[in-house]
Amino acid sequence: MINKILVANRGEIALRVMRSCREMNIKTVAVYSEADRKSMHVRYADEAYHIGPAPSVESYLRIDKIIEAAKRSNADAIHPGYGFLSENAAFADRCEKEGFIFIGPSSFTIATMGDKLTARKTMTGVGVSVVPGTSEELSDENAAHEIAKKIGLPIMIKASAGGGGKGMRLVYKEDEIIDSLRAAKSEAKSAFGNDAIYIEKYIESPHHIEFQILADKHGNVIHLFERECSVQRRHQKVIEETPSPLMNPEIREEMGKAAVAAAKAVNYHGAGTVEFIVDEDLNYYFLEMNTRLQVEHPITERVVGVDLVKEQINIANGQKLTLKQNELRQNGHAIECRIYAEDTDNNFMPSPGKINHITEPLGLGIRHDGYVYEGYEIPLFYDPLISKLIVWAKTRDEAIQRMKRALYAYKITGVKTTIKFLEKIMDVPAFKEGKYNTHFIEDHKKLLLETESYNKQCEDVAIITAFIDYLAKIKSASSNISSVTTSNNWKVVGRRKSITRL
Ligand code: MV4
Repeated sequence: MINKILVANRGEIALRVMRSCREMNIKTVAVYSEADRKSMHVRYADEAYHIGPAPSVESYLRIDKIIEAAKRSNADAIHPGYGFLSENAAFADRCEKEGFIFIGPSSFTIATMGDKLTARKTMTGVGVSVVPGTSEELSDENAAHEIAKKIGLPIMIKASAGGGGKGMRLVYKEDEIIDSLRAAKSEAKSAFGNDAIYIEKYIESPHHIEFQILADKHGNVIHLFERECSVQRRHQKVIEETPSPLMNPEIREEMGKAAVAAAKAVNYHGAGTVEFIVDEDLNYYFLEMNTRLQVEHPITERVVGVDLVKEQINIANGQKLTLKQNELRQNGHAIECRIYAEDTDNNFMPSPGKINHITEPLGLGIRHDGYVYEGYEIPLFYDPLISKLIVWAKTRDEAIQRMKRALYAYKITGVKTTIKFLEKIMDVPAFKEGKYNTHFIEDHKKLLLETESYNKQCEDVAIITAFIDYLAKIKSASSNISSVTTSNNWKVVGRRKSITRL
């Protein structure tokens, strides 16, 4: 029985996991680096252990330190969250060897899916379609030419140890194959210590659609439908939604079955995600499997009505799934916006610093998964994600309106954030119509990144007007006190469109 869980993570996901633990009467243990002494996950947990200096290689990535904290706290299980050690097969192995339940799949499963070539071969073996390309590690440069001839250009050269866009190369011309191959190989060697390479046909304007799965330790596997994750920037997801505007019931059922088959092929247990790329004609191909809880899991939780962390814990405990595939439904529509401490006017550079003020959106249909508070300083050592804003509504249109309302109400000062950028996306016709693919942000970057001329002007005019009004009040105050208290017309004046024509 799991009575105490150590959460080997920080930030919003550490809190997210601990919230479910509290609902299950499970004690929580936090670990923290020097930079996280004042972090919310440390305050929320029942106990907390310092595990090293700020850099993650000296703290959150130190297997020995985390195991030591688990021993000292007498934890029964370890939840890795996402990122850090969550997809590290050696960590999963070590946890189990030291007698702690790893809340995630086996190290074998993690290793199989972590090696993209092995994953590809395994999927082909169980009839899940992969992108046309090589089935084995690329043996030599001639083989590359042969495969390119067979599947046609453009091609993608990928590192077997890569994933998530790391170590990928797009090749359009035949005379670029050799150079790209050599570059990809040496890059893979230095980045992952493994230079195994494979080739896939390049899918030109794909959607990124992933399926959430749950599998228990008794061989039962279900899927919880899809998430559309095509709104991304440099392989960093920005907005996710479910259901996907691209899908229809037939393709959903087919891909759901493929996702379940993928999980069964690697003896999966726990929560996982099967990633597909889908082309304009709804051809879908397995891309990779993420063997962890994902950042965007809340949209699935909201639409399907399942607490994925609770399910993870119950599965780790050896319980059978009580959810039945034919009883699961997608109810309404959910959208998630990721709020980052980044400067959108400066190439999305991280903008760490102190939160001076935060007003979080509230009200019907809103979930806010964050961890910062007023006075908290966002460290520069980790991912600059501040929070995730999740909205739910009966329809997609209503969900978009609700997201706009929530983003409008969301105020953060002290650090630069992506809130305004997300607000603009909500107004892009292609987004509103649900007609977008992975090129969406690139295709609309002029519109999305233009300096806020109109809004800025309005704001400036409002400030100037307020000041003039204030001066006028002071002047008249000596002769007529009542005008001081009644006149605050600047707010209205400053917001009138006509004022910008002055
Ligand atoms: C591709 C592809 C097109 N064709 N593979 C990017 C992340 C990694 N998971 C694989 N990725 C891609 N693989 C083939 N054969 C296009 C991408 C891709 C992409 C995929 C999902 C979400 C966003 C993306 C952005 C650019 C490229």
